Amino acid sequence: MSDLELTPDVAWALATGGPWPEPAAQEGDAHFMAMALQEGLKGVGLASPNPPVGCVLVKAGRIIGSGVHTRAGDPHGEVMALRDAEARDEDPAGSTAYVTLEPCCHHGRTGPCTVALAQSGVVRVVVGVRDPNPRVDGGGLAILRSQGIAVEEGVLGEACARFHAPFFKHIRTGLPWVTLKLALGSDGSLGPPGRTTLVTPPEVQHLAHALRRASEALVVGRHTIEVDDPQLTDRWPAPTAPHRSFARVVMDEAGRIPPTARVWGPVAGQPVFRAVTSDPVPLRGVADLHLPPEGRGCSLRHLLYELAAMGVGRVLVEGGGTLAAGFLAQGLVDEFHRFQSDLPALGPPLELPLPAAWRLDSAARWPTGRWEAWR
Ligand code: AOF
Ligand code: ZN
Repeated sequence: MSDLELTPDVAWALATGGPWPEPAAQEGDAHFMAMALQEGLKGVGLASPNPPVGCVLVKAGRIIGSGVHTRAGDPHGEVMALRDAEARDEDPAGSTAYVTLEPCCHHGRTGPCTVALAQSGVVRVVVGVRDPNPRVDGGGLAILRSQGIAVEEGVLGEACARFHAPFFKHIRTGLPWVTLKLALGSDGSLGPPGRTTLVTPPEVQHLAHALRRASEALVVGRHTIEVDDPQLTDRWPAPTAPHRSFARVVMDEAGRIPPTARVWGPVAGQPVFRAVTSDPVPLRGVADLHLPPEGRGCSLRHLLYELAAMGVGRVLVEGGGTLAAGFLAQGLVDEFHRFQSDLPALGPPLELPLPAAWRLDSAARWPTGRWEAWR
């Protein structure tokens, strides 16, 4: 396990499913695809339900334009890169486009990127991974080829597939990508019942907050609110795009959390929702999400569909233990970030039914604990 220094850049890469290939360590096409991935990283947490596709245009070994898709309805990454080239007084004719995802060939909210690329005189398109959207799915590659454009597929393909995994899941299942994050003691416990949970040490604050910035919704259970009284805000230091929305969702099926809880306070761009199964007394400024009951709480699957309908592509679940176990037991979690202190939390150990197929994906140490990502 490496002693990673969790700077904001490293934290952002890990929170978005990296570490991603370092452009400087790559050669030829892979180098520029790594640059396109770096562009794509700028769109995480902003583009959902669309994929944050990154694109760079290269001519005579030099990047003449770059772009990323940052909002459904706005131009795609390829068009942003072409516009960037134009703004820099560069001519894309004769250039190669490196795109993390197959260019689209359909009229959606915007026009087809295949047309934009062909019209601009791009002669070669290097693609990371195919777009599984049935309206594209190889069609973009075929159209480009039929225009006489050279097409290369699968450059840094694994990294690009991994980068776009949340979008792939959304296309295939209609569900958002779910990340679970928990801070545990060395004894595998969250702490004694009813007592404040572990405080995230300063060394890992960046990663904890990058996970929020990479998501469009944060979900917690009632006990977390009652014990910690958190505000659950996105406090990542980089500036927020004006259109970013970060939904704070509290599972409070019977509406028992008092109106004085800090989480109900208004925060610009960070609406708060209460997931309920009944009709509790309404709270000012809080929207109720009515969900079917399941077990002693709400249907978590329905919650995810509701969030997807709101345009949420990535969901972060931050506990507590019952909610985490519920999501895991139903196979609804895609990745698990485990922050483990070297000290015991002195509570009952948490039973976490991790899927048998999961493997340790990446890990790091800080002076008083370790971080692991499982998927
Ligand atoms: C690309 N480049 O940057 C993105 C693509 O409704 P629209 O027009 O925004 O189209 C959304 C679909 O386009 C989306 O489901 C996915 O298949 C593809 N996304 N394609 O060429 C991009 N974001
Ligand atoms: Zn497109």
